[in-house]
Parts: sequence; C-alpha cells; structure tokens
Amino acid sequence: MNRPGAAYMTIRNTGDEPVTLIGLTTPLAMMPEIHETKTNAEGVSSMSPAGEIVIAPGESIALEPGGLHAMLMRLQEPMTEGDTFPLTLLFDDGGEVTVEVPILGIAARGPED
Ligand SMILES: [Cu+2]
Repeated sequence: MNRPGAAYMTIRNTGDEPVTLIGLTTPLAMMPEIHETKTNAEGVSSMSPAGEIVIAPGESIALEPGGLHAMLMRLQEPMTEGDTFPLTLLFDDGGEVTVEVPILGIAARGPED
C-alpha cells in the first residue's frame, strides 16, 4: 500500500480569531500532510507541503483537487471509495478538530512525489 491517498474538504473558521492549521493526524495513514498542487506556465503540475495555513475569522479554505489537499502517505489500510475515515486537524493553539472525511479517490491527481 505505497500509493498515497488524497482527501478533500472545506474547513471553516467559525470563531472570532484567526486559526492556524499546522498539521493532520489520522489512523488511516502514518504520514498525513497538507499539500498544495501548483501548475506552472507550461501546464505541469507539482505538489509540495503547504506548511501552516492561516484561516481568518469567518473564512474557509477548500481542500480540493488541483489545490490544497490532505495527502495521506503510508496508508495503514486500503482506502475504499465511498467510505469515510476520521481526520484530525491540528491547530497552533493546541486545538484539535476531528472530521469524518469521505473517500473520493485513491490516487493523487498530480505527479507522485
Ligand atoms: Cu499531495
């Protein structure tokens, strides 16, 4: 099971303060990371770790194909399209939010990295 999975969701900050997303954890994968896919002027896509993501109060960020996504590396079990799995979002203030994420596809859409 060396193929990474990708997960997509929208994360909304419903609080009054900015929040900073610093990482992910899930029982499904040993190395979940937030990645960002970028397409250069030649139309070649690549992706890299997105680092910390600040979400302003009332704003949301979309993890979606072609942009930010949760890259699930070193899967512990197969991902089955249509299933869901728990994904915990880690914030810099120590806060955690666990969401159930639907599995939409098993392969990254960009080049493997
Ligand atoms: Cu990725």
